[in-house]
Amino acid sequence: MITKFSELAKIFCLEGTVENISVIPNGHINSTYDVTIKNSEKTNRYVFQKINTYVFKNPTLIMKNIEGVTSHISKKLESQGKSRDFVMHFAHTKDGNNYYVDNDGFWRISEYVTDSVAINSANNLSELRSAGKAFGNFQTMLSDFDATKLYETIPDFHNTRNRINTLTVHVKEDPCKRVEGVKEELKKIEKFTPVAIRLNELVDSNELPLRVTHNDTKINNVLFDKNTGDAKTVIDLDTVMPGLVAHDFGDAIRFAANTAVEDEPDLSKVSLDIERFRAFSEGFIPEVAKALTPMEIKTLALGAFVMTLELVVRFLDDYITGDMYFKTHYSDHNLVRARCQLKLAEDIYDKLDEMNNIVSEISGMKF
Ligand code: GN1
Ligand code: MG
Repeated sequence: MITKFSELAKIFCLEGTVENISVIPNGHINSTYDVTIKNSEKTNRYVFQKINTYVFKNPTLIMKNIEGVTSHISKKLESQGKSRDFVMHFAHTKDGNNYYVDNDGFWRISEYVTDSVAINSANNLSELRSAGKAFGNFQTMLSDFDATKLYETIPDFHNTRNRINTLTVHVKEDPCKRVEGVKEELKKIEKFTPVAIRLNELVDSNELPLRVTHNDTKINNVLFDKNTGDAKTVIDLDTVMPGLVAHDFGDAIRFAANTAVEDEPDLSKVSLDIERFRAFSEGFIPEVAKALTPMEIKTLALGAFVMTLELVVRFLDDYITGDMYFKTHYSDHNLVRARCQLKLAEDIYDKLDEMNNIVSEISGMKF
């Protein structure tokens, strides 16, 4: 691996010797490495990433999106006199590309954000507030970015209705003969479908606007300052595309306000922690509220339910079709994930009134 990574370092014009490589295990899609390169002046750390081209069919266009989005944010940070660490920086080849393709795959390298740490679960409520603020701020920074300049990296990514329709087709085909074992789950998905497609309907009737959103707001996609514990940089920009504010808010809640991990097999441990919900909301909502329509605010909590159910559908679909999309670590991993997310979706559904009251309180909007 040292030889391979030394070659890549050279191609990306990084001077020095590759000293250390370790795998960063976060993320279900791409392969990520923490790499140290030493030259006569100093030691630098980088993140080397191999893009999953089964999931991302046109990675060159993803890198074009990323170039546009990061330079838009960089300019803003510069004019506001803020640290360049608040946005990701990618290395370029001598031809000026922020990627390189070889027989092995599609590669990119970003600078390792100094003194940063990624967390899979918040250690306290203040980290959640801070993550909420960071994702909210990310959206605000991009509010004047021309969405027509963005390539749709995965078409219909958060089109929940489409996801359910695809699952229905695959259930009929049952290519791996796994449907018999998931009848209960399918029944529940069917029962929840009218609520799960509510955001689709509001988009169709032009009651919800599309904005430039992150679309993958897991708390491990924010880097925190190791020393202060404040959120620093939003990472994983592969799915920055037009989307709904409720998607970003909802997906963050799904992951960070769960009392258990995303793939917890013991369902008695899985629920929505209302205090964590409140803390994330306190960070996110004030950051974005001014720009939002009343309907966008009204549908934030619903977004948490929709995003959780959508992921049930996605994990179950991958299970039924033979685990091609998400990396799995054991044979029925996707099924365990789907069941965990389904338990969480049921709990969120039961708590929607309480969640809406909190959103109303924080936003100052009555509904
Ligand atoms: C994937 O790449 P990662 O692990 O941050 C997925 C998200 C899911 C998430 C579930 C491109 O995100 O949509 O919500 O797993 N990303 C893609 O953990 O499909
Ligand atoms: Mg991702």
